[in-house]
Amino acid sequence: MKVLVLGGDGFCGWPTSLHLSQLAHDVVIVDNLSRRAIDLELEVESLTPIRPLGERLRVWRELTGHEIGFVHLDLAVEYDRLESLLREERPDAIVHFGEQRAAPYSMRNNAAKRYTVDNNVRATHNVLVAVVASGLDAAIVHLGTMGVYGYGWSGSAPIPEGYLTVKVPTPDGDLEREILHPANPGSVYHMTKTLDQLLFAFYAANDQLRITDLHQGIVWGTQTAQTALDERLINRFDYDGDYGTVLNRFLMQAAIGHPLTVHGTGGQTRAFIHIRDTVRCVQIALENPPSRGDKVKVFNQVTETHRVRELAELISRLTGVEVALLPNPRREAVENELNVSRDQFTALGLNPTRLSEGLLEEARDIAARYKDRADTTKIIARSVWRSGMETSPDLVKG
Ligand code: NAD
Ligand code: USQ
Repeated sequence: MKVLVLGGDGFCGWPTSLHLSQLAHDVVIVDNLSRRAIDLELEVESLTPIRPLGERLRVWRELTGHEIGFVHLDLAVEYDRLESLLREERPDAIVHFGEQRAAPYSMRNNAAKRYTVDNNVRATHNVLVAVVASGLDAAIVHLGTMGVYGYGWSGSAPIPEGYLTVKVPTPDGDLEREILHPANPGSVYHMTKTLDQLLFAFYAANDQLRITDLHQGIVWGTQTAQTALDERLINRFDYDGDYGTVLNRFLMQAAIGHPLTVHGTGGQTRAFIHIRDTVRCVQIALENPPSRGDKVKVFNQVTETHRVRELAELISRLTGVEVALLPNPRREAVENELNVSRDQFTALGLNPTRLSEGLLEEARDIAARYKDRADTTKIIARSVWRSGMETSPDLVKG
């Protein structure tokens, strides 16, 4: 099938594009390369030496014979070009990764807050309008986040996959209704994903668009079978305080002997998934789309949950690097439990990479191998949720 991968130059989008291309799908990447521009703005680079997109595509073609197209387009502002592209390409499916995805970056300052909302909400809405306007019946798969549910949900009841059945008391007895799980975003970035959910619900109901929303946990790991074929295909690895996600950051910090930067007590429990499973989940979602007229299909794209402190202790035991408990720059629950329903992907055959299997490979092949590229001044998270929450560099030893 023909698949447009929006945001296909990014951390999740690049390996997904290669995975789908390897499966003989006709892939076209749409990206405005804004993530690379933000690296320049933040004066930081991926720990891994990522190549320009044109070179990546040329190497992929030379190695495999598979051609991946590329359209440089801003989804949020170039609506007419987007609609024309859909009319010309007539894709069978659209995978939407094309948003600003870092919570700390989204809280950095007023400009970043406004950019994140403008970029993400307009990009998603433009895609939906363009699909309706071009009369396509393309299946849309969007990368959402576990963070739409928030982390105030505790107890033994697992977080359901998108919807909650509630009872509404009325004078005539209780009415049973299925509603979207209440949204509880913890950052401006996460808030944009909760807004996306409403856009999807509206267009699925009004225009019968076929939409799957993947509520993904924190992605860790770097390589897939395809990105590991040649160093010029390597995936990006963010370690800086804005874009680096917690487990990859800890691995990189351990590789250079930097104390592991636990925020607060590290009692935050979060959901995780390896990048190899991200690409498999997108494939499974594309192979199992909803029908016209169905509500938005929601999957929780998560394979395991861990407390941040426990991850740090695990890596500290493996490497001997000490754990630093830093003042938390974010507003988030100090401790939380997390119990997540994830039956659909398991039923559809996902066989996940566990932390216990992938961790050493990641530490050896990525963090240790490229540690000399690290800029240690970029490690501490400087974006704060409210002023006055800044971490003093003196608090981090080493
Ligand atoms: P990324 O920043 O590495 O990639 C996003 C890509 O989208 C970039 O290449 C960027 O240039 C492009 N992009 C952004 N705005 C665009 C626009 N207006 N027009 C065209 N292209 C645009 O992020 P990622 O880690 O690959 O995440 C991809 C998606 O998955 C995001 O929507 C994110 O919210 C979601 N997600 C990521 C994680 C994670 O841990 N990385 C976890 C859960 C969900
Ligand atoms: N944390 C630390 N130390 C660090 C970095 C983070 O203790 O050095 C803590 C944070 O305070 C937070 C947790 O680790 O409690 C997770 O932070 P993160 O940066 O790894 O993840 P998050 O900000 O939630 O965002 C990432 C992706 C985002 C995606 C989300 C999935 O950047 O795109 O939506 O994971 S989820 O968290 O499930 O919502």
